[in-house]
Amino acid sequence: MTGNIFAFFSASAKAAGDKPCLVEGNESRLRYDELDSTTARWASALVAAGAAPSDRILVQVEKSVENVLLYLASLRAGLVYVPLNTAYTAAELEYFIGDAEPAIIICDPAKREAISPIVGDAALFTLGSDGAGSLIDHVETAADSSFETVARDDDDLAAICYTSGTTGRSKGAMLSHANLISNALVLRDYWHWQADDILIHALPVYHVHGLFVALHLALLGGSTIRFHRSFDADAVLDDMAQATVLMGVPTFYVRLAAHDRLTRETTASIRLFLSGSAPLLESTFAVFAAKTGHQILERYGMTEAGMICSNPYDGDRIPGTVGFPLPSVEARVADETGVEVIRGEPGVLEIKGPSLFRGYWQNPDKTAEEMRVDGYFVTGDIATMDIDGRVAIVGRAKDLIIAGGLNIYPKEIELTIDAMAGVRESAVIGVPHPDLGEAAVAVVVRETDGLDEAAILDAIAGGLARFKQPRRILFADALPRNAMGKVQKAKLRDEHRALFSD
Ligand code: MLC
Ligand code: AMP
Repeated sequence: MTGNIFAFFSASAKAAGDKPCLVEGNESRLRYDELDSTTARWASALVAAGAAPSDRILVQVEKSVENVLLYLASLRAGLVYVPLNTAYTAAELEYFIGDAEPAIIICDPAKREAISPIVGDAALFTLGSDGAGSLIDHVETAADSSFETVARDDDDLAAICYTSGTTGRSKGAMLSHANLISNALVLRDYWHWQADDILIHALPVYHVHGLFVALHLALLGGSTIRFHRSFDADAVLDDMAQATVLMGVPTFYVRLAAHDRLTRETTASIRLFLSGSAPLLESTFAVFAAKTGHQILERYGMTEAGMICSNPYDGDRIPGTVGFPLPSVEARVADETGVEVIRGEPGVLEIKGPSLFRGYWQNPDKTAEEMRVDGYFVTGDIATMDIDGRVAIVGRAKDLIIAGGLNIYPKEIELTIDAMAGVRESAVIGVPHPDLGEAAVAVVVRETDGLDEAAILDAIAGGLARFKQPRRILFADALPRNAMGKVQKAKLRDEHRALFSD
């Protein structure tokens, strides 16, 4: 039994003493010697609110220090944390609530009215200043400053993270405490995490990059976290002189590389720039290196498996590659039957290891579809592995768009557009975008000429999160199809490749 991941953070906090843990602006919001008592009060408040170990707690709130405390308290109380992107609409939320069946839901005060009718049996709280409706009120009044961290077995879940699928329906990836502990320990060693590291945290805390990779490494290391509620290149540059590590999606680096304040001097105290969640362009790597002297370290991962591959800390960081499988990961590049291809040939990356998830929540069929009989998980990413084991992600077997590090599943958008009167069919594709890496574009075949771009965008605006909404709607007389009748998205992507180029 490896236990509750919070126990690891607690041990590091003891060693860190009165060092600042969370710093926002120039204000220390939490010291390491306060971590135990503060999260104890939050965990007690959750228990007082009716939560019991293994209950799901569904959380859709703007990033804040309180949000981080809530997450840590949830781990400590043995709850299963279900984070959701704040961009999801009430219609999208209803699906997650029905699927996760949470005991507790936490939302922002502004969303309480819209969410109240759809919470079912769950208790609804906010993290705002709305009195009895706020969990903070319970933290301040009812709660105890000591709390026995709930013991967890290897299979006990710490979180369910939703990731969409090719059918258009999101699936909840079940992650155990043991999954999260193993990944954090491996990364700590691989990236040479140091006791005096100071992390700039500007990622959202509703996805695995900001929630697990960034927070866990910092907490495990007893490192100070310079907390940003969102990414702003100026604010991050202002902070660099006081930090040693930055983690980001490629869009962070695109925006920093274009900034005139990015220089050798402004980045002098940083020892490690990490990038992941989407491909880092070789041109971004090169411009960043030329302006700063730093080689961005690119790694590759996914919700179901945590971090999988990483460029080396000491060896060559080669742009266009994601480095080597992490020491705990077994990886192979395979054909469609799961047989390893010749080194250097492209195939689908399959992996196995202690950070691999426990399956999709209440969806054993979907889990089985993506697992080989010998325990390998099929990532859906097309990769090559060279003779030394270095991996490059060269494409995707799954129909997925990644914009600014956020996943967009075309099927979900196509279903929405196809349901509109006047639409015969649609295909949603990802095309290169200078800021986001890729942007979603819909190619629509109309029944009648009346429908225009604005009308379609308006119609989907209320139901789909903003980041999923296509940046452009284009019209065609027909969609290109192959002999089997399958839409040839590659052809459409080629045709519209230059849509957003400068
Ligand atoms: C914001 N918008 C986006 C978007 N982010 N649209 C598409 N894709 C995105 N990623 C919308 C906004 O709603 C807004 O709409 C408009 O685009 C302009 O927003 P912005 O102000 O320019 O965006 P910003 O707030 O600066 O956000 C961009 C960003 C952010 C890249 C900083 O999206 C971000 O932090 N992304 C990180 C996502 C992440 O953590 N991914 C990790 C997943 S885990 P309007 O209405 O103004 O037009 C994973 C596994 C792994 O993948 O390996 O790590
Ligand atoms: P998610 O489901 O949100 O966890 O996204 C995981 C997906 O992001 C992976 O399957 C990859 O397609 C993609 N991804 C993550 N890191 C990288 C990277 N460094 N290069 C290319 N793709 C990446």
